[in-house]
Amino acid sequence: MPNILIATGNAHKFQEIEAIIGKFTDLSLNLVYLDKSYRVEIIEDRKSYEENAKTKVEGYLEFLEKNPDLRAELNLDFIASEDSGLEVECLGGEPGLFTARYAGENASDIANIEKLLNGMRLKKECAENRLAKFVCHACLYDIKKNSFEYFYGELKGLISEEISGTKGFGYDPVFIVPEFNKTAAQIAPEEKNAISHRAVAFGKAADAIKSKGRLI
Ligand code: ITT
Repeated sequence: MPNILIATGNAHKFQEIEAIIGKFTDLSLNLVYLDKSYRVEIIEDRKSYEENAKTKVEGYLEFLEKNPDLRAELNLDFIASEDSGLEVECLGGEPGLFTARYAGENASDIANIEKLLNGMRLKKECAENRLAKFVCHACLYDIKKNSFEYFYGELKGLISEEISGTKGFGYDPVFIVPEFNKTAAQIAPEEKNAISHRAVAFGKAADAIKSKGRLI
């Protein structure tokens, strides 16, 4: 079975990607996650989501080069990563590339949400327009071919005025999914994983892996 490393330090993202790819029942892939204890250093300082996603793959490749025993043990076929963000229309697309660190380096989810809601309270346009979208740029690195491919997904919604729900992660408690009229933190993980920006991007990545014909 082909092995694919999901190059992320975010356990929530990994769980979602695992569930999304798991839905492709004809695609048997072994997903690998290296948790924070591996201390893979990534500097996300690029000017686009795609470049940041590529940087994550390169960071994990560098880490594995320095750890040849682990690299041999994992025997990887692919490395996939993603860079995602929240874009709020009345804030001119902010937080955008800075979504994870909106309230500062290593900011907590709640600190980021508070900065967002406070910023929106102060902006007149945000009283009437609360449109937003989550975007996801997935990067798939094929080790044998030494090639990078990119896949995009988005989920349109609205920013609520208050926090609701305890599921999910990040900005989910303030992101209303119109289809459910609930925040992404109030709906079931299966409901989120059927329509999310990540589901769209990784659905395309899974199709691309399938079309390589090395699996089934
Ligand atoms: P990795 O870089 O290690 O993958 P990260 O959490 O730092 O993990 P990003 O740099 O891509 O990930 O930051 C994206 C941020 O956007 C993330 O930390 C969340 O705050 C937010 N975000 C992305 N997808 C989300 C989702 O499905 N629900 C809620 N918030 C999300």
